[in-house]
Amino acid sequence: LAIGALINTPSTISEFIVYYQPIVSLSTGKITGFEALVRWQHPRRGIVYPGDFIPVAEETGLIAHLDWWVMGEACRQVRAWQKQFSSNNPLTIGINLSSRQFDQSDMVERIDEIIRDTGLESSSLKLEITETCLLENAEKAIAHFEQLKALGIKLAIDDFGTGYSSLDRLHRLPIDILKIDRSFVNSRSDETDKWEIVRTIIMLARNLGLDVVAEGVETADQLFQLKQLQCDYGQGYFFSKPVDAMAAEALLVSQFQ
Ligand code: G
Ligand code: G
Ligand code: MN
Ligand code: NA
Repeated sequence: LAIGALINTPSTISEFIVYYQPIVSLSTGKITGFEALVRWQHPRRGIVYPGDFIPVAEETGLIAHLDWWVMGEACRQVRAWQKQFSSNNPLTIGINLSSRQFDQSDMVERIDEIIRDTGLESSSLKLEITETCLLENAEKAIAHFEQLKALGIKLAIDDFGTGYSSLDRLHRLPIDILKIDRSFVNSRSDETDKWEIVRTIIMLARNLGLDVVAEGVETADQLFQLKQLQCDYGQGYFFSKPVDAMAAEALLVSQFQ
């Protein structure tokens, strides 16, 4: 299958779509924002997930284009929703940052440009980065993050708990949010070791003044445990799978009506 050939033509960017997964406040039960997750709507194969096309997109070089397209598209969409569903707490959008983007010396300028072009408030943008990506880009990350922070953009550590975050680095980086990896959150109530890790991360976040999001919430029982631990936000199939813009908008309509 000539995926490479298909993916390498500029016209195929139109085959990509952004899916949105709600992030819910555990105290109010309301959607406070979304995480953007890219999909490839293949003409014959249907929806293809990032794990299956990102390696190909990397080989063809389309990936650089794709990363920025996702950010622009998601920021534009969320700005439109902010206007449509006005609220005291504007909806936020979480975007996954790749190592590739860190390699670009004009990364911060490009993000700033997207914010200005879409009219999104910088504080509505939450950039998600994994611990591994941070480690691989330690020097660049510190420099870039200081500039992003100065723009008012929020920074989240994704999949927290699975990589290597020294507490020293956490302290030195201008991080705003910890996203607890779903391997800890998606546990049975008798898996006490995993819940102990969740509890510890929530306490760490609180002591450092960071917001905390539990990823991969799949059951009412997990939600109950997280509320007991006073976790701020949740994300996962229990609330909603990642869905296309039309379905995400329907969720907002029912929430705001
Ligand atoms: O639903 P899920 O299969 O979307 O996503 C799998 C992985 O792909 C996630 O870990 C996520 O970080 C990554 N991913 C999804 N969308 C994007 C994107 O737009 N940009 C980058 N860099 N990674 C993404
Ligand atoms: O960027 P990140 O690795 O956080 O991407 C989130 C990934 O987790 C995506 O692949 C998304 O589809 C997936 N995901 C989101 N919610 C759930 C969930 O409740 N359970 C599971 N198993 N996966 C989830
Ligand atoms: Mn993420
Ligand atoms: Na994650």
